[in-house]
Amino acid sequence: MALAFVFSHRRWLAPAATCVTIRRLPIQKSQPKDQNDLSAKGFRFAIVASRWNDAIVSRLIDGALAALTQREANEGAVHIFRVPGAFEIPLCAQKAAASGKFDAVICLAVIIRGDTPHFEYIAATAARGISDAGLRTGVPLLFGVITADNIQQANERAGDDKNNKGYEAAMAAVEVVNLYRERFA
Ligand code: DLZ
Repeated sequence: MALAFVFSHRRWLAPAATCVTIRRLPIQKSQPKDQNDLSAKGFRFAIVASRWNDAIVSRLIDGALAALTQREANEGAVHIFRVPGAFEIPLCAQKAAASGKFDAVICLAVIIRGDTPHFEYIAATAARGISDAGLRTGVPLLFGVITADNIQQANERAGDDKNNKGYEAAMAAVEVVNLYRERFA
């Protein structure tokens, strides 16, 4: 009986409790609908790339340059810094970001589990270091680091355009620099 009362009591209250006025909030669109509208013109980019697994990393660099060229980055707007391995990327990326000379830093490396006994340490240090450097400097740092089980897997992620982590990271760089200039500058 008591339960029935509570149930019906709540039902009775329900319409009043849910009677709220829903107003349309002004929503500012932060992105153009078509990502192809985004341009790299007027922005400066650093690419920090490791020499370890150079044959594959070179294809990531090519992919990143292809993306920035497609997005019409200005001539001389892209600087490439090479470091020995993925472990050295965070500090170099942080220095590039802190220099004030770049709107984004694209980090590229290949870490292969089979060839790297301390794979986890290098991969985790690179990921955490790159993320921390971005948060410390306020400059977007893009993670174009392949962590693969073997060379074949790494090669598959360094293919043409959309199958290339360097291309992907550079496109993400173009997206975020536009977002930050449009919304936070
Ligand atoms: C030492 C090492 C190994 C074993 N494997 C890789 C790798 O797969 N990818 C990579 O980018 N770097 C590797 N390195 C090098 C380290 O990142 C670092 O350059 C050295 O330990 C010197 O600090």
